[in-house]
Amino acid sequence: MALFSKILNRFRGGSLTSADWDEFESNLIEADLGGRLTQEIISLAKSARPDDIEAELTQLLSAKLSTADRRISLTPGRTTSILVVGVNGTGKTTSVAKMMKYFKDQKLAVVVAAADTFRAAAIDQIQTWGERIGVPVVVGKSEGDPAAVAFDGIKRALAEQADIFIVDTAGRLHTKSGLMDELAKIRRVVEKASPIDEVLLVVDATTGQNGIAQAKLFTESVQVTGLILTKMDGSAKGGIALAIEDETGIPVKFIGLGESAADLRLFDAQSYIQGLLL
Ligand SMILES: Nc1nc2c(ncn2[C@@H]2O[C@H](COP(=O)(O)OP(=O)(O)O)[C@@H](O)[C@H]2O)c(=O)[nH]1
Ligand SMILES: [Mg+2]
Repeated sequence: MALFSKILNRFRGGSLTSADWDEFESNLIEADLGGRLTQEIISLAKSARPDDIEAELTQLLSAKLSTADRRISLTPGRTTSILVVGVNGTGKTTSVAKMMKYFKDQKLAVVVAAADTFRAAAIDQIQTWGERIGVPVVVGKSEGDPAAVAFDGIKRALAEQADIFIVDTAGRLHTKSGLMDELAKIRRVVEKASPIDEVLLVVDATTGQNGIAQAKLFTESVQVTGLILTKMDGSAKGGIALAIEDETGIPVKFIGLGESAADLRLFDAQSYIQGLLL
């Protein structure tokens, strides 16, 4: 990433030309920081003294990140339920598979519900992951009621005293209210049995500002508690995490770094900022 290293080096070497400033500005835009944040950074950099610029930038960027807890809130003694939402193709099902492994590696018992019943292939995909990782996946009929599958899932999770229950959902957005109503129904039905602790919104980092628009859309309709930013391996545009937290106030909890189950990391805000400034 090292978004700021060039400008910081030039800055230390003397005054910047207007061409330098233009280049810096387009670098920030290309890195998906968004127009507002880019302007803030530019005006801070223009007014800072060379000795202070790095510290001031660090402070500004850090202040843009969410201060909310990034850990998944586990409640000892009862099943923690996680609803995974987001538009098609962002990486929901893959992220559910990654979380199966992540929690199983911590010796936690996991149950998953395949509440994307829209395509038979989607049910196969999550079932295959479950078999590979060794986590039970509750499925229903293709084109059946997603909320009914989620309800069967939570019943099984409670019966088995699972530590973690994860619901994979569909993401067809052709009618916004249709999808949001479906997600609300899933939540209601699961919560008849046990509280939903986390609603994780999956956003594809390579979709840039469009990802931010998706985040705003979902956060208006469902109570999103955290973000999973996927395809960070395919994105040289490291600014998206900062922009999305600045715009929505919702913390990035996990990042996805590839297509395999092991490619999930907790988001570490401090090393992220350091990576931008290196
Ligand atoms: N490179 C990369 N590909 C990913 C990542 N997460 C998911 N994918 C791929 O993105 C595509 C869509 O993923 P899927 O989980 O089916 O998306 P869904 O429609 O939201 O459930 C698949 O080809 C995944 O392998 C990631 O972190 N990095
Ligand atoms: Mg899916």
